[in-house]
Amino acid sequence: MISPKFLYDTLASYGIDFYAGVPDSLLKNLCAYITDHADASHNIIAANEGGAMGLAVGHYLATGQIPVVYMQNSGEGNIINPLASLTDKDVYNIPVLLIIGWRGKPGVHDEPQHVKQGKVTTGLLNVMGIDYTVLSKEEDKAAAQIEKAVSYMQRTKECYALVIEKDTFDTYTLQNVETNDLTFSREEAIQTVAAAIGTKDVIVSTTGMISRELFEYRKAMNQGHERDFLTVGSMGHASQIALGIALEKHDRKIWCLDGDGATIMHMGSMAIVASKSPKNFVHVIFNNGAHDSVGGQPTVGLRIDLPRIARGVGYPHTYCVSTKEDLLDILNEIKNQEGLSLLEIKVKKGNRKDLGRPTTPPMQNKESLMAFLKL
Ligand SMILES: Cc1ncc(C[n+]2csc(CCOP(=O)(O)OP(=O)(O)O)c2C)c(N)n1
Repeated sequence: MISPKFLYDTLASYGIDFYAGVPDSLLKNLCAYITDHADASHNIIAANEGGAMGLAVGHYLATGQIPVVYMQNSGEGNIINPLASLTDKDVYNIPVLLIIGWRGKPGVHDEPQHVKQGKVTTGLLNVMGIDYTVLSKEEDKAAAQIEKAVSYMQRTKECYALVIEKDTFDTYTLQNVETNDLTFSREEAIQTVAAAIGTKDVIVSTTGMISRELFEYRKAMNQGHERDFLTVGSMGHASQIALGIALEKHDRKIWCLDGDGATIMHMGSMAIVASKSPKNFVHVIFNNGAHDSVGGQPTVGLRIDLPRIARGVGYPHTYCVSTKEDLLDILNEIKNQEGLSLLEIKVKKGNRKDLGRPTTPPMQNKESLMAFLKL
């Protein structure tokens, strides 16, 4: 394995010291090291990976220094447009070093949402004309790869990718953990919401632990999973899936269980939800101010006023709670009222260590939900 410090210092020796990205579990130790060592204007956790490309390009324009964009391979889709229309040699020809966590690498077991992306990770780079290497787990070999990557970018001004396999980096534990006095756990908040909804209601839950905790709740209660659509991939799009259902199924409430990171990733979707004014839509955001599912790296979630943003784009009812008692009160109100609502639940970071993963395949989840929606 290589140490995060080694990669960070090696890049610094070439004057590469600007990072933007969206964190990834395979890059958890590297992201933590960057968070602790780069100053706030040299490590920007972006809303989404495409935004990170924009930040990187801005840095290059201002300094002429090669920037880094880090991401999980799920984020490759979000950078295709900037790669094709911004950094490409046929457009502005700007070098960005991409560091891509390779979930779902063929031959390595991973969750269903990572399988396809894992198969096409390097193929997408090929088709976009991005040269890449799979970073070695030995520091001397990795140093040679980085030297080659930097000289390629300096010579051609094109992007280059370091593809990162599982277990490439040594452990590094984030030191600069932001503290707050939130005490309500996300899992208990999810259980409280799931227990309160009507029997015909549907839940669309977001990527990461929110869907895992909902799945575990149904299992523990001996309930089926037919009322829930688990958005296991496609981070940031749960609210639009929920809206698509809500617009057709007026006699049911549709509850979108979102995360702050996912909401922020495609925040414009909130304006689209509000523009359609679905009377049967409840948008619940579990805000822990972090990308908890991939290592707890900070988001701007707890520094922004989500209910105010929702009001600004047209949600008629907005609420914010941080205790179970207040949540139960508000759920009672929302259940008996018509009209689009946004409910922000401020929760603490962290999860149960023995949290499981969905055991039924996505296809089965889809079929049982569609059958339920026909009832
Ligand atoms: C496009 C994309 N980028 C990154 C990821 C990796 N990823 C999975 S869950 C997650 C964090 C989600 O954070 P949030 O929505 O705040 O929920 P929390 O984990 O804090 O409950 C990330 C970054 C992904 N799945 N898709």
